Amino acid sequence: MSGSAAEVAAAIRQHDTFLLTSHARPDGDAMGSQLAMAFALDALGKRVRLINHDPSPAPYLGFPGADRIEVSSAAAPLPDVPLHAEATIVMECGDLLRTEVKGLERPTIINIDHHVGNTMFGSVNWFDASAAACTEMVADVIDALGVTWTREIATHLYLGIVTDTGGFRHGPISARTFQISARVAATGVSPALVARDVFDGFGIGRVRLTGALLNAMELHHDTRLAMLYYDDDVLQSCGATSDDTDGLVNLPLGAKDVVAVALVRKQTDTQYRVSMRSKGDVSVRAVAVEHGGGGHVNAAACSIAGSRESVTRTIVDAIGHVL
Ligand SMILES: [Mn+2]
Repeated sequence: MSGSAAEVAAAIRQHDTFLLTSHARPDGDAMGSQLAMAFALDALGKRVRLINHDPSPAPYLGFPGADRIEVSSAAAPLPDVPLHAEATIVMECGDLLRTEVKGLERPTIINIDHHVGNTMFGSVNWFDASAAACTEMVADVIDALGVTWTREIATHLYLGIVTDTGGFRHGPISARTFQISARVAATGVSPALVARDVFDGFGIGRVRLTGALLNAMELHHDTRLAMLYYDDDVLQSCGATSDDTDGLVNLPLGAKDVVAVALVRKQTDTQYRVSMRSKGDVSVRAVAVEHGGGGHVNAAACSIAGSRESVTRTIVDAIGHVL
């Protein structure tokens, strides 16, 4: 742990205009951190602009303020980004490049993150790997700023927690996680309704894709490793989109024997994206880092060049070494 919510709050008080951003291909914690922070800064009379490289996942588009997030990949370049904010707040990013957004650099960059390996790229850095979600940290910043939690703020804090922990099942879930969740419920937000929106908000293509992925699953190393694969043809045949793949990598972990999963996605004929999940001490982060990627011990990703066969062999071997 380094830095503190108080230091972040002090830096925020010194400015009036902010750019809020998070990582490319945002997840619930990325979006929740951004919007909870945005509603809190609104309450202080600050001006904020929210920018991500990619759209938020479809199930979260009905969450309060979701339409405030501008998508830079759709409207690049962003002509007035460098002009209209004194400070940038980057949440959920191990380094600035993870945003894939250009024009973020300015003297004050506030870095709030819980990913091991954060490069401390900000002028103000708060890093806390003991947070189960970045929104736990944002909750502390909002308290340090003295802003009362509205239902909008509470909803987004909870969105980060419920997604990053997979519904309170993994990651560094702590007493703090439940203290924040208790306060969320006390604002009148329904945890069950948020969970319904998060986990059951997909189209039927997602359900078909689930079947297709699991039908084609391959098992290695005495059923300890499950390999999943898809490409655009698989998505199309299921009537699914890449949004629908979010979280499916976790499914094989439902089997007791399976302690690691790699989901391989074809990007081009010679480039594959590998998302990995694991249980306990099995470090898929080590495998990802070895191949130029990163992440957490139990959730990590990297991109590997080669053929489908060679990439699969590389991953099966590399995970074999950490089992
Ligand atoms: Mn997170």
